Amino acid sequence: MMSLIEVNFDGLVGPTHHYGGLGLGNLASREHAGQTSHPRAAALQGLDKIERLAAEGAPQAVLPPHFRPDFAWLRELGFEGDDAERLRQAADVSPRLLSAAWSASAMWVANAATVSPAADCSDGRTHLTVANLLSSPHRSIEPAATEQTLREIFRDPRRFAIHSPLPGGVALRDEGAANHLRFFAPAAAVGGEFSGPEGIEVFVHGGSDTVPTRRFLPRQTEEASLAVARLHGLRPERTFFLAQHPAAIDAGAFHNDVVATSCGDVLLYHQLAFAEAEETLAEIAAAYRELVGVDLLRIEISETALPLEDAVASYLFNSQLIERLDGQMTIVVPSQVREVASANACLEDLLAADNPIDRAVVVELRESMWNGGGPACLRLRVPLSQEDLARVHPGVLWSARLGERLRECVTAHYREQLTAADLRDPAFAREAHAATAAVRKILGLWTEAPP
Ligand code: SUG
Repeated sequence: MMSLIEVNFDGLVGPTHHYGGLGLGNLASREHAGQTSHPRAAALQGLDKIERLAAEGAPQAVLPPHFRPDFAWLRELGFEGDDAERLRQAADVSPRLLSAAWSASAMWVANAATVSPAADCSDGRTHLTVANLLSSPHRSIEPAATEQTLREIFRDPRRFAIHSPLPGGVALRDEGAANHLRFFAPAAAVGGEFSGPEGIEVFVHGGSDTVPTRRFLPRQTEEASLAVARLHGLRPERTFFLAQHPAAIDAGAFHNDVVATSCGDVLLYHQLAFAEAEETLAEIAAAYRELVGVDLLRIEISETALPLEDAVASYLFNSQLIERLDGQMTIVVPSQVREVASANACLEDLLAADNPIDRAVVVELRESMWNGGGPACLRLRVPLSQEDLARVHPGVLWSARLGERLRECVTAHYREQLTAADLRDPAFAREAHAATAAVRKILGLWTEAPP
């Protein structure tokens, strides 16, 4: 039996990347509010990351930035007149809404959708549910364009099912794959007695009212996770639900991917990632053993070894684990891991211990990290069969040539620096729209901003 090809779709940073201080429960975003940003460097850092992963053998693809500022959204909020007038009014009345309209937050595509591969879904199609991102105004603008883009990329309805963002308002707030884990047979085990391309899916939500957070509103609800699992037609015996630990959310882990990650048979997580989880984790391990025929490798990092505060400061768990052709794994970590002593020690221990993770690649993503977006936030994993990969819109699939063209485009069209004052400038708005259109053209995607 064939294993699936896990394609990393990376969000390309948009030309309006700035520090608005808008991220709910996101300490880095709050800390860097109002600082000068560097959109060109930010996008190039993202492209460097893609290149490093591609060099490790990870199949890559690119998701485009959205058109910003979103003038239609400003109009819906009562800011009228021509573009310049709308920017001026919003700047005078609510700099936060103005910043939201300009936000490049669509780069963090781990929040674009939740993905279940065809092998897990009852109708044999790959299912993607667009996240509604209802927790914050700047992110709630994203779903419409995300849905349109995903429909362009995964066009064949016989192979791909794209679900619109969940209805239901705040009670069904959903932030996509950042709160979703999947365990599957490592490539070396595929073809063995048990294992095929099926996996175990785990949805992580913001908990129930019995263990409330004190500081920050959880961004993912249990009702939303249940709805996504239902829509995807997942098998109940291979689908599990865990609650985030309220202490983790309050410490700044606004998504589960700030305190846990997974790949194949490995679950790497912080001791305080999940609440009251022991029983469910044991059930997950048993289901995995039954499906794959080998044991799930649970690697728990204790609060003593890595206090939550350091996990959030370093983003160690926001790493990307990738399986190499030799069956071992590479962990792709942000450079901040090297700067936080406890996190660096944990990484060294992890590499030395008896597990498949034996190589670390350090990436520099400072611009995105200052807004709370690490390596894993910038990518959406889409496991595909070879056949289905051949049906994906080819314009977004990574190649050295595509990398070169995107680099040239970013260097030509993106500004080096941006401050809050630039968000009042209608000429910059036109420039940013043109830059986004240029990127989308290279990817062979729709190039018109919605009216
Ligand atoms: O939603 N930051 C994003 C970061 C998302 C990270 N994604 C994952 N963990 N998967 C957020 O908080 C900050 C924007 C600003 O402040 O300008 C922001 O939206």
